[in-house]
Amino acid sequence: TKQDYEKAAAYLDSADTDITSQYFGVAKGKNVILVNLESTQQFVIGRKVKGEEITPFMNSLIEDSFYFDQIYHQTAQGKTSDAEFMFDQSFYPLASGSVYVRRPENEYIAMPEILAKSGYQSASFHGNVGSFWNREKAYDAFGYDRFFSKDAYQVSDENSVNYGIKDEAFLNQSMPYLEDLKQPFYSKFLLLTNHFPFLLDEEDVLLDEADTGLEVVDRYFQTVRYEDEALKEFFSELKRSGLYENSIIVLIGDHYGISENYYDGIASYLDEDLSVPQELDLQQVPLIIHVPGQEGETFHSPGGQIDIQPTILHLLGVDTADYPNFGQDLLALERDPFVVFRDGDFVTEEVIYTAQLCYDKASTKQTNMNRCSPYFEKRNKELYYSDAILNGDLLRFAD
Ligand code: GP9
Ligand code: MN
Repeated sequence: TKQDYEKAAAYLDSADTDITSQYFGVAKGKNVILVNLESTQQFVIGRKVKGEEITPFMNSLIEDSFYFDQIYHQTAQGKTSDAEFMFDQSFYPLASGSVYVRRPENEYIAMPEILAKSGYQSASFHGNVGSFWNREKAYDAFGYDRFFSKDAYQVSDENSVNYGIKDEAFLNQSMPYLEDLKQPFYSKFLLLTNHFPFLLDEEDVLLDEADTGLEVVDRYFQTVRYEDEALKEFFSELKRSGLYENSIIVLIGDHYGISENYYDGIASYLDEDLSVPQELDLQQVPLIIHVPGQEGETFHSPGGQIDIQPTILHLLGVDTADYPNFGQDLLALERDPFVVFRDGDFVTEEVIYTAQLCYDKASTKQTNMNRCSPYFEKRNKELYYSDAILNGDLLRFAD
């Protein structure tokens, strides 16, 4: 009911989701190119295998970009679709299933619709079939103008592996479509090659195999290295086309690639046993935002995927105070970081709550529960109101 919506809206008004930063509006009118880095985890950034960097391109990009080294994925069963949903709507994913599949008929106030008010066109690009994760229907609900899916690409045996067209061919073939879009645009690219079980053709292997004792982990470093190379080529194409200077480019990982079944491989690679809070920190994904004309800066505060939408909108100079969202502007230094996971775990600047225990964030040692318990109520409200809005289709009552 309308009353239910008003309760949720009152909660969102009281939560500090509207704080902006000194960067508000620095990218006003620029295009947005968001690249979803399939299964890419933060721990590969800056690391090496057999003396070679796993992500040489991203490592160099970080030098002149905003880089966030403590961003957690908050996805649940909806995997990529949960991540996308957070980027666009800044709500929590559902406890089970994907919003894309379960709630495509809902009313939303998502990034494409918000940006349309500033004259933006929106497009999503993805090499898999358009029906996967019910994207065709969900994108209609979110207000996308265009969806370039498998049918829009020339896919052959040579240019495919695993789930479909390889990232290099995908990004390459996307360029003419991107250049044809009316500017300014909001565009989203969903990569595919770095997906379990991490397969590559021989010619795409650019990194020696690690020897962690688990082949899945060994191959993972190689597919991430391939993805990094595909990004490098994409960036040169963006420069060639002139879009680079007119766009903010957001690179973000969607969720883990290495599941807990293979943690032994990561432990062997890192050469240490993984503690419980370290396992939670493995849920961190890279976030790199390149803004033309801005110097590089690294931000160490915790944040989540739910924060992407307000961060981007504020860079574009769009005030989010009138839009229902649960995230915070990651560039706002006075914000109170609070990352809530679908299973009830959470992270603040001081503590990590996971597996029903409280840990000191700095030392990763277990600490007294009374440092975590003050956050329980807010955690519950976050998930409760997000669910209430989604399950009750309450955004139809927003004006
Ligand atoms: C498939 C791609 C990968 O279209 O989104 O799906 P995932 O398994 O990561 O959700
Ligand atoms: Mn994914």
